[in-house]
Amino acid sequence: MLPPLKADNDRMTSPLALIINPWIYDFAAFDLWARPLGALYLAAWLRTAGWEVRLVDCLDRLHPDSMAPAAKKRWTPGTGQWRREVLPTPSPLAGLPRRYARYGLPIPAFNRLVQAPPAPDVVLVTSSMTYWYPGVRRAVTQVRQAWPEVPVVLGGAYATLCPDHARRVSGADVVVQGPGESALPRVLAELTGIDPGPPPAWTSLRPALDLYPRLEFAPLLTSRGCPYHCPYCASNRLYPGFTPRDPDDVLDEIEDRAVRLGLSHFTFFDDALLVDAHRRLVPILETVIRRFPGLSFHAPNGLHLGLIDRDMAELMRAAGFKTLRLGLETLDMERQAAMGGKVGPGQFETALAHLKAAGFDPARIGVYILCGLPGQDWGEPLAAARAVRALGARPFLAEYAPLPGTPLWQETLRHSEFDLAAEPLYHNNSFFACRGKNFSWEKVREIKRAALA
Ligand code: B12
Repeated sequence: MLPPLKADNDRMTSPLALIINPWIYDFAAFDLWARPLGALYLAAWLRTAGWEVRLVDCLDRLHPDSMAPAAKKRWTPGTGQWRREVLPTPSPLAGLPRRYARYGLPIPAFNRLVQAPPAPDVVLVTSSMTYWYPGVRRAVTQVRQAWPEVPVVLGGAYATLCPDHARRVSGADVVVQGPGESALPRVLAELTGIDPGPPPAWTSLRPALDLYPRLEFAPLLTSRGCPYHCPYCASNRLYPGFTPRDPDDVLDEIEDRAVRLGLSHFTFFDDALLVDAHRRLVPILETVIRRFPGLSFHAPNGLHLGLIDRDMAELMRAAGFKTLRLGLETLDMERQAAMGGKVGPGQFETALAHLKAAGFDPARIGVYILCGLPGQDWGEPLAAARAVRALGARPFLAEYAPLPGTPLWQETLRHSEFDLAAEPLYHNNSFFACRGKNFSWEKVREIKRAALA
């Protein structure tokens, strides 16, 4: 298909989309392979439709203006500290004994990048955590100053999960819910008069990583969505269903990233990487071992540990998995059942034993423990953290971040004394909106100490 051209001062040019990944506004943030993967897929699609795309990623830690002051520690490639600017804590979150900050690119550097000519035809702003919306709002404000006439479209997790709030507060002209591929053809045609046409299947696209001047790793999706329905998770609302990719397609992408871009670190963003492994991950890893030795793989999202048997542990080890995070959630069997019952009695110990036997250092295996759920006693995550520690693995607290529309949402509203429906800042995982009677910040510190002990 011929690219759509527009007349611009008598010159025929491709339409231009400026894509923006806003800052994080939070009490803490550490870059764990952060990439606006959804936006990079949309960029790849628009390019196939003849659009030009520019990216301003406030969280590109490797951008020269974004570098944090030299850190002493050497982090794993793709991870590290962002530059931060401490800000007043927003009043709903007042009293939390931590500093609130904006993480990422300094504002003047952002403005320079956004203002660079030529004028875009549309600005596409992505969003992730609902409670980072102050970053979205600030980005839209800055864009408006630079390009007052250019329409701004907002999508991503915040836009999908809190659409009314986003329409009221973000300043964007249009707020799109769900996968951008569905609504964008119509929205772009209406706003710019240029219709990109129907998108190709996302499974065949490569996220537009070349929009970054420097790269340390490649994010990778072998599937989208999740077949589980864990009550605290919004995956089913963000992407209904479960769509696996053809393993050969994933392998082509790995080859492209390794050979053409020279990358050796790969990070899985899947919700359910190990599901249906015999048809998906197993053939991928078997081929990686044969054809691409020496690569490193990271799995920072909680893996379903009930799906790690001896063969899987050995395969992951041989293929080069370096970062492993397991989703334990809780050792309390009643709550385990309420959270979807993914981990049966003894399964955690068995999975850990398989991983140790395969040669993984248990101290480098992270184990997520849910903390701050409605009605949860604080002794429960504390006990789990101690048990994980006793087995030599490393507990990580997954502080509950309440999400509108999830099965746990109504119960959360009943338990919380804060107006979570009106104010997404209360979704912040450091805030513990369902604190309950015996909550104290000291309790949180005690659990964290137990996790680190
Ligand atoms: C990968 C991932 C991570 C990774 C890295 C994420 C990153 N990008 O940096 C890691 C493991 C670090 C992580 C950590 C956490 N995460 Co997380 N994570 C995810 C996950 C599984 C996938 C995100 C993703 O890349 N999806 C794939 C892409 C293709 O989809 P997408 O980005 O949504 O894009 C599509 C649409 O949204 C839309 N779109 C996107 N942008 C735009 C723009 C426009 C203009 C338009 C029109 C459309 C559009 O179109 C895209 C293509 O279809 C999501 C769950 C999910 N399934 O989305 C949770 C999720 C985002 N995480 C969540 C949480 C809670 C966390 C933690 C707080 C967990 C904890 N308690 O510690 C931490 C905090 C991280 C931090 N402080 O940095 C929550 C969100 C919470 C919230 N209140 O918003 C989610 C939704 C999971 C859940 N519990 O339901 N996470």
